[in-house]
Amino acid sequence: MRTIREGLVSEELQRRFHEAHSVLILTGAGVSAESGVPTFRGGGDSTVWRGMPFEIISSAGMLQRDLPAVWEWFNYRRGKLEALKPNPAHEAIARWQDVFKELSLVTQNIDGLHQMAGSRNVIELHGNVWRARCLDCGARSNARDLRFDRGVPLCFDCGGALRPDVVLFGEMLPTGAFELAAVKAESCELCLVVGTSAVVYPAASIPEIARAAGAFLVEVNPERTPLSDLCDEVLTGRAGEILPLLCQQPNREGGHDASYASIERMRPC
Ligand code: BV8
Ligand code: ZN
Repeated sequence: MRTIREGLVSEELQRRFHEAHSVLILTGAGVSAESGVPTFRGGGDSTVWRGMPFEIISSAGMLQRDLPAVWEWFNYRRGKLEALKPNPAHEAIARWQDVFKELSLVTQNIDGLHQMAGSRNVIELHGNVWRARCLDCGARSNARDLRFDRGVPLCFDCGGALRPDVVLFGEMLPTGAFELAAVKAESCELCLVVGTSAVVYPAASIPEIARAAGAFLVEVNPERTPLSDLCDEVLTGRAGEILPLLCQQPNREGGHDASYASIERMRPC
């Protein structure tokens, strides 16, 4: 394994980036970190809210036991998100949809920042915090319009209780979302995995599918993950600093302007 410092984006990655027709990007909480969205894991810590690990408060069991508590947790998170804006990583990804013949953007994030940056047809594996869904009739509502009654908002159509339209631990993903992402993974030439700890399944299997089908696999993350060893290249650093470099031509010295980033070449070119 060779580590290239000085923020170089390897020639091979530049070439693959410029020649690729079909690209898949899987994003996680880290892509929104530079917008101010807290990640769930990373730096050895995991999010806790009112003494509860988030895998408990964001779980199917908690929804059944205490729906008002789940709403409090999601109201709190929407409150934090309200003022936040996309960062250069979201913006670079949004620009790329007009660069590649086919760009599939698959996200585990529920914050809607990719769409705010201009990305279209985002495959949301874990739903969206800005939507609510009726437990009785399934109707969806804009979470900005909700009216709460004893801690739970009610459906405008049938009066039933609403829940956040997100996928909690122990719940199935939205029909077709994972299947579509898997089909795109099987046919992409380049797969970028950005800002995810790659521990939540089935989302974490998307890059595995892409790599098994022959895609060039690249991870962008300040930390190593369980996926790192499978990758062709690991770009160690922040998404908002690294992604904008990928579509730049190298400077005269052959490098880019990011001294923080490094690339580990996992597989000989
Ligand atoms: C399911 C929405 C079938 C809600 C989320 C073993 C035991 C028990 C359970 C399981 C098991 N194996 C698999 C499971 C199932 C479980 C699972 O995977 N558990 C894991 C944790 C063990 N999965 C499920 O339950 C899924 N459903 O399997 O259905 C089923 C159903 C019923 C019965 C049988 C089968 C549903 C999972 C969906 C969970 N929902 N979100 C909410 O937000 O409240 S999960 C949550 O994790 C996040 O929302 C996100 O979507 C997901 C992944 O997190 P990441 O995005 O990766 O973020 P993380 O904080 O972890 O990492 C951030 C990374 O960014 C770090 O690596 C950091 O270094 C990096 N970073 C930081 N700054 C930057 C950066 N990178 C770049 N730039 C920066 N600046
Ligand atoms: Zn309803």
